[in-house]
Amino acid sequence: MGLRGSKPPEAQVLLLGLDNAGKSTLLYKLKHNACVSTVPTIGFNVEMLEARKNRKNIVLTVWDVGGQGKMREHWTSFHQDTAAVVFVVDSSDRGRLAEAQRELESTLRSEQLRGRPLILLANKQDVNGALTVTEIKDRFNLRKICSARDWFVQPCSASTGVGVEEAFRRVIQMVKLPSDPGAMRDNIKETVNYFRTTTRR
Ligand SMILES: Nc1nc2c(ncn2[C@@H]2O[C@H](COP(=O)(O)OP(=O)(O)OP(=O)(O)O)[C@@H](O)[C@H]2O)c(=O)[nH]1
Ligand SMILES: [Mg+2]
Repeated sequence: MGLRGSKPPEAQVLLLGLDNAGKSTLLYKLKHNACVSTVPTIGFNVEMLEARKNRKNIVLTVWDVGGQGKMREHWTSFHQDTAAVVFVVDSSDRGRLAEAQRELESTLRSEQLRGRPLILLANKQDVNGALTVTEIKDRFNLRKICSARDWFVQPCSASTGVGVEEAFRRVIQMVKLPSDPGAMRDNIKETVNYFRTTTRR
């Protein structure tokens, strides 16, 4: 109802991806519209971003967790209460695509992330020879691994800013707030899907 002084609805967004994918660069581009020089993240960064959804103010709390090997075992600690997963890929690093795909697939197996939308960012599009969205969709086998969730692949460059606004708008569009009219119906749909897939095995 939007009572004056009441807090805007909030949703948690989890930013994941291999080290060097460009997560922190993206976070600071979104927060400050600046290309900040980053160092590898040990631990996490968190920022609150204000946005509008369905003509209402909302707040997205974006968690940017370090992607180095030793950090990945902590990713699961951030799964709880995540409303949307943003997985950042360095599209120019063909040699590490299989590793990125494995990490994404294992992340999506998490029970706590069941049914949560995935926005895959095909980052570093400014680099010559970067994989296209179509190539990324195929290489990540997204149609298969995202069969029970909404997903979208957005090309972008966190350093130049191209595609970053679009990525953020897509996250806002796909994220479900607890107060969304469809949220309860979607939860039921997810549960039904889950039982169908698990009982089929
Ligand atoms: N060319 C280009 N370089 C980028 C882009 N995004 C990030 N980088 C560079 O990639 C390097 C790694 O960026 P980070 O944002 O620190 O990567 P990260 O995903 O946070 O890495 P971890 O914290 O180790 O998980 C930095 O040198 C960035 O400047 C991009 O879109 N294009
Ligand atoms: Mg980082």
